[in-house]
Amino acid sequence: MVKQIALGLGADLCGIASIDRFGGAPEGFHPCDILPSCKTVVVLAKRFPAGTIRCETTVPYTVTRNTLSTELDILSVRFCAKMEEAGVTAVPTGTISPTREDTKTGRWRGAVSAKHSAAAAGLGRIGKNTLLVTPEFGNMVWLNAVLTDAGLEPDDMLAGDPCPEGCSLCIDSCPVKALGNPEMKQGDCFAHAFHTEPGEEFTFKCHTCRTVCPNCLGSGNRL
Ligand code: B12
Repeated sequence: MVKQIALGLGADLCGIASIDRFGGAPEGFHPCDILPSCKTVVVLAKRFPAGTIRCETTVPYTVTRNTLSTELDILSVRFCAKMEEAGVTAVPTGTISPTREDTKTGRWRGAVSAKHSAAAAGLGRIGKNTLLVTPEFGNMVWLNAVLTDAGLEPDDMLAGDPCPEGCSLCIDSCPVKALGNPEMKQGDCFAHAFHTEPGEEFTFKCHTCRTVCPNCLGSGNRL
């Protein structure tokens, strides 16, 4: 029923994770730090159209990212209203914001990591580029985690490493060498990929780690 609601509202993928899978979440960024009664995390995903990475500029990519972020936030709030109609509590955590600095580690974090939630919900596995890879759409997905006090049957997590044996394409091609460790160099990536040139509005300057990956695309978006 939960998945029918999510897909009915426009999600392309929906996965369910039980709270016991969030033991590794950093202090202050665990689902129960937001909703103490949280028993389940429902992850909503939208495909990120692959045509956006076949362009001479990142305008289509940037427009798509901005629009999917708004769309998933709206979708997650509508989903929460439907869940409430069904008699349970459900709350959104935000697609790309709000974020804040984790003062204990200096890491910049979303309220709850959407990609780790998606991995815990069986939607995919995290690769060396620290991005989630789904069978259907590769890493070309946009994610959103919803917290609920409903006790739901979790999906099976996908086993194994998504990265091809010995592959280091993302690490080798990152223009600012931000990859290579489980914790990527957030500041270097942000400064390089998210800066704005004089005389223009914001557009992405880089998504190399996403597009050089052999798992960039999946069974559902290989043209
Ligand atoms: C902050 C942020 C950034 C930062 C930092 C990225 C980072 N990897 O930390 C910057 C600005 C650099 C960035 C860049 C990009 N981002 Co970004 N970003 C986010 C945001 C808002 C929060 C991510 C976060 O909390 N990071 C901090 C944590 C997760 O990372 P960490 O400190 O290394 O955590 C370590 C441990 O603490 C532990 N851990 C942390 N949390 C948890 C939770 C659990 C349950 C467990 C077990 C462990 C665990 O595991 C990590 C490794 O050891 C999310 C949206 C969201 N709400 O999650 C999008 C998000 C991760 N970004 C996304 C994307 C696509 C990008 C870009 C490709 C954008 C672009 N340029 O085109 C680049 C890719 C860079 C990269 N390779 O990661 C997508 C990823 C989709 C996917 N397929 O996985 C997300 C999910 C947005 C979305 N809603 O879909 N991003």
